[in-house]
Amino acid sequence: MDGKLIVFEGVEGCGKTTQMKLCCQWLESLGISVMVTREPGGTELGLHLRRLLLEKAEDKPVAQVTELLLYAADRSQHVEQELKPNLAAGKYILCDRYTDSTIAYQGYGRGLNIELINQLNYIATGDLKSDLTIWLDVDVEVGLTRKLSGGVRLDRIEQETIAFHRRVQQGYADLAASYPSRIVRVDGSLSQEAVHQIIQEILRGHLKNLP
Ligand code: Z5A
Repeated sequence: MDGKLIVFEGVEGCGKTTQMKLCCQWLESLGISVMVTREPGGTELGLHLRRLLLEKAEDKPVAQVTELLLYAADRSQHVEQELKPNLAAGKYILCDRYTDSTIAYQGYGRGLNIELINQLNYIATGDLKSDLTIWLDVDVEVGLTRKLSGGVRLDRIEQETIAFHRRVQQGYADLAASYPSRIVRVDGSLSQEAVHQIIQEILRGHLKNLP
């Protein structure tokens, strides 16, 4: 495949959306064809799954394994319908969350079996891995405060306990330690512009063919 899959990961409010937008503008200014997408919800089917996954149903909670399988279904459709064809067409894909989110949230956060999640990720992606994953590392409370001060309503997963989000954060730290060539930690507590400059340097280092 000729394109590149660049994934942005991190806890809530870490700045993924902000940084993907800046990164997209920068890459396009270099004449690179960029596609921006996300999980869950990167396809029409995925948008339905996203609603099911993130809306809070007080009386009928989503079972943990059901949640895991819905994320896998969303990913499988996304990989087949969007990621593989666009990579083959040479696009640089900026993707908000991918396989590491499932390990961090369902594995570390919910406590589901990591080996099972690895198998599901393999099935859902056909072993398509990111070329580079940017982990925006911010303290959990900072991220949640950012979201709340933005006036948004917290979704089902955001309403989990601080302890849950801390386990998710630990998941990202362990993943970054295990896959240092694929996952790069960036201090997400810096200013938006400082974070963007660091991401530019990382991309220039990893993607040698940038103009
Ligand atoms: N999930 C899962 O459990 N398992 C899976 O396999 C997958 C997902 C794929 C949806 O994610 C949920 O799905 C997510 C995990 C779960 N859990 N939750 N909730 P999402 O990506 O759609 O939603 P999110 O994680 O909550 O991200 P977000 O709301 O889009 O936040 P963000 O993109 O990281 O941040 P932002 O929108 O760029 O910034 C948030 C605010 O902070 C905003 O007001 C910015 O202006 C501000 N901001 C951004 N950067 C800075 C800096 N550097 N300084 C100060 N303020 C800043």
